Amino acid sequence: MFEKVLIANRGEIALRIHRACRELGIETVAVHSTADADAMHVRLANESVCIGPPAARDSYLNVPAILSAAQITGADAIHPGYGFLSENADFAAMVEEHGLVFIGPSPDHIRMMGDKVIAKQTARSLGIPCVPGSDGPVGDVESAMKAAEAIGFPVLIKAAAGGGGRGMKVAASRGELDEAFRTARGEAEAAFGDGRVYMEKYLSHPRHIEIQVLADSHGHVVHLGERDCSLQRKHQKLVEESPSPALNDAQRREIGATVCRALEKLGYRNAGTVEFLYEDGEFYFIEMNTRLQVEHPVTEMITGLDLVREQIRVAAGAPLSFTQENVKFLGHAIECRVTAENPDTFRPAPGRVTEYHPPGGLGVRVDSALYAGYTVPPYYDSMVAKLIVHGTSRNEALMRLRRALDEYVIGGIETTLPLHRRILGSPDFVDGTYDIHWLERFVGLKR
Ligand code: MV4
Repeated sequence: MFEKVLIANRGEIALRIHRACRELGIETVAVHSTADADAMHVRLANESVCIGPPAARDSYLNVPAILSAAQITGADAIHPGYGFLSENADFAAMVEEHGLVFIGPSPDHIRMMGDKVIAKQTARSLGIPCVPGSDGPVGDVESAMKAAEAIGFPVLIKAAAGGGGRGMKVAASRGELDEAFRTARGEAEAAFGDGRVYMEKYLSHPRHIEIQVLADSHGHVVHLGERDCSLQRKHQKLVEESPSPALNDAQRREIGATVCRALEKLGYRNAGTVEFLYEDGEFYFIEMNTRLQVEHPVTEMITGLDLVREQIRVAAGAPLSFTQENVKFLGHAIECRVTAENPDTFRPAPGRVTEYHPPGGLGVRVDSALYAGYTVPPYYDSMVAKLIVHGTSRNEALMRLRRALDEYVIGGIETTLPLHRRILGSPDFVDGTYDIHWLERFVGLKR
């Protein structure tokens, strides 16, 4: 087992990784920018290294600084968290070249799934159901038109190097295809330096359902159920829950088994999330994330398993602590992502937290690095806390979440707590009948 792990991240996920390390008796090294010198993860870590000025490109994305920090502190492994370098295959490879363990999948699998065309071709070849579309990139308008005729309008044009909603264009008819194709290709080239685009049948009212997987280096692949992540605004998730209100146990078992068979054939290792669109009873693969996700606590609350601990153990060569038969899904969990933003305009609202009182009680978890007196910096993602609740049923989880949201005090800065309180009061959310477009209608995309 590792003696010392460097946490190449900040905020709540750095704290989360620190906690898993400490419970395994592993020492932790925090890295921080000059803007995060007073951050909680720095205070709690056994050691800390300042890796640069506030801008992410000069600090949390500064590979030489992070690798140097690992070398001078004698760390055995690096956990990247999510965001920043967590899905950077070159970084993962360099970590390994420097004799350290990257706590995550292999660089090859990170690279494979980072190319959405290769990811989809791989998923299809492994027997995972995919959205009907072009088999590979579409190179010019003529072949785009042929592909669209075969698929049927409306179609969606996506960037191979995109993901997370970046570089997507809808073409509702032949007349819109030429411009949609050229725009998508131009934007992909500008944003990613890779103009390759592919095409899919556009699904108009899907849910976003993802399957959590853990795999060790001994051939064991286990799924930990699904998370329904349909409540998003501009591709930013706000609320996630498990189990999905739309699925039954038979569907859960079937899609879970399909994903496990596929990743076993692939020889996948560590944590991974396979993303689907779910519409009219059918699953359609869209992407795979080769990182721990923000919303992993939802799965932890349902299964009682510590996903970060399993990531660390698996990276150190140990077998998974459990088999598929051991995994039990109990109750219902819902997560609210709290951001330092205006709850109406979503304008970022960094600043000093003058008062901080997190909720507590049975089935209530708060993952946050906030404290009274802390100043939320303007340089990074605006998420400042995750409130996750668990109940024996969805109704109990809803009631508990409303109570916890009413208890939660974050003074001195604007946050999205009031918006979450409104969402929790809406009949559509309570009924669980929402799709991926519901939240943007609820908040009004115009803002
Ligand atoms: C789609 C789609 C409809 N049809 N693909 C958005 C981000 C990336 N995960 C893929 N996304 C979508 N792909 C087809 N064929 C709709 C979306 C989409 C979306 C997906 C999940 C959650 C929120 C979303 C918001 C807008 C669009």
